[in-house]
Amino acid sequence: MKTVYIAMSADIIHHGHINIIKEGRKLGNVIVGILTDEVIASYKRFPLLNFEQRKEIISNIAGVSKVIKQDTLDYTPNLLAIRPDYVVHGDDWREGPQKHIRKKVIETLKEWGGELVEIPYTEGVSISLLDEKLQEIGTTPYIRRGKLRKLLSLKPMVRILEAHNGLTGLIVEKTRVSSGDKIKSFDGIWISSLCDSTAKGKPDIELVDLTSRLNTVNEILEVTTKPIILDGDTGGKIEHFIYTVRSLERLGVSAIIIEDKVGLKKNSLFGTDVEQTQDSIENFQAKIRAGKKAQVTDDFMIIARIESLILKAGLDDAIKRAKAYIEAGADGIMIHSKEKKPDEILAFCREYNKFENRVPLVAVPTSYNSIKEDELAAAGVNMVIYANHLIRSAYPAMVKTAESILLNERSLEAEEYTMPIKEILTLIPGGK
Ligand code: SPV
Ligand code: MG
Repeated sequence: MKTVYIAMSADIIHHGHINIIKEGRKLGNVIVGILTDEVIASYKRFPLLNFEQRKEIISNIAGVSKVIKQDTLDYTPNLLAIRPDYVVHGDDWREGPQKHIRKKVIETLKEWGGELVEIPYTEGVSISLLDEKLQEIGTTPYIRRGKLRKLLSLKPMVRILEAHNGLTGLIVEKTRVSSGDKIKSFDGIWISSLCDSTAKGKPDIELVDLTSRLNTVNEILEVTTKPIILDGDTGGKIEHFIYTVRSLERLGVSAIIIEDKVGLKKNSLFGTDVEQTQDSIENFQAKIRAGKKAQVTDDFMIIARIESLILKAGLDDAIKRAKAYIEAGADGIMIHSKEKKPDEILAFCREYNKFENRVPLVAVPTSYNSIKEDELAAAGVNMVIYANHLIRSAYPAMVKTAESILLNERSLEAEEYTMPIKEILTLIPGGK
């Protein structure tokens, strides 16, 4: 009996999958390699069903002899282990991001005279279309809230971008690019105090109150499904912070990041140019403890942000605080820096990685922006936040347009900076 290998994520099963298995069965004993949760999360989103659930489903499909784990996108390790006579796949992977994987499959099979059999793609089903439909239906607070912890457990690096209204929320939700054999997208949304305040024409000094911040959160919740992290500034008074935690949790926000400063908060990127005071370790620990005690689910995360490097208090102080905040129950640590080079962040990482009770580490590489995600991940960073880039890119374009209209006393010249009317009308579906 010949051996047939078929790999799939098997998250959303449809008749196309059944067809592939049926065709495989005609050739021999079918072994299905199911992609692990980590692999699926690395190239699209994390699966709706976990590995064990997906394995259970596929094991019970007629024609499947055996189900194994495939823990890389690349088929090679499993192919070398099984040495199948055939690999069966739909013919839709000849073009697009999977074509490199296909090429490697053909080359590997050659070693023992194995063959790739391609089945005409089943028309009328598209996982990406089904995915989009699922997104349109939206999500529940319960499902969304838990997504961040899941992502952190599955991905070596979680990638977050700021949004400050529904439209920018949609950009974070939907933007995708193909690169090599991967489809890249953002994992979640950062609701920055700087961008939320700036969008309202206000300074970033905790002036925009919680009710207004929650309106922004709601606007973004309405049109997205990805996990949300709120920039909670200092978290305010402990007595107020516990209400903030509960409100966010109820809405389905996944995490709040609070910074260890007191008094009139100014943006960290001013550094020591403005007067800013760091909180005492004891008081900030008390805030973290109160927040953790107030939350009602296990999913919500309180991430403690350390301002020692920003305020030139030194690496030792930053490390001491990281230990103290973890001990108080922080679910993550954010270390911030406004240096042009990542050296002090990397030095912090080296010390931080020695902790036995390490929690996920967050970095915001706004000023030290030459470092790549891979390098941060190798240093031990688990989450990267691009904290202000959508508003910073939109503002100059808007000012240019306004100036052009003033100079020319008409809008014709400004068309160069704008998208066509036809496109804006249909940008958000459902308007026609
Ligand atoms: C924000 O985005 O509001 C932040 C990050 O707090 S930073 O502006 O770098 O302080
Ligand atoms: Mg902020």
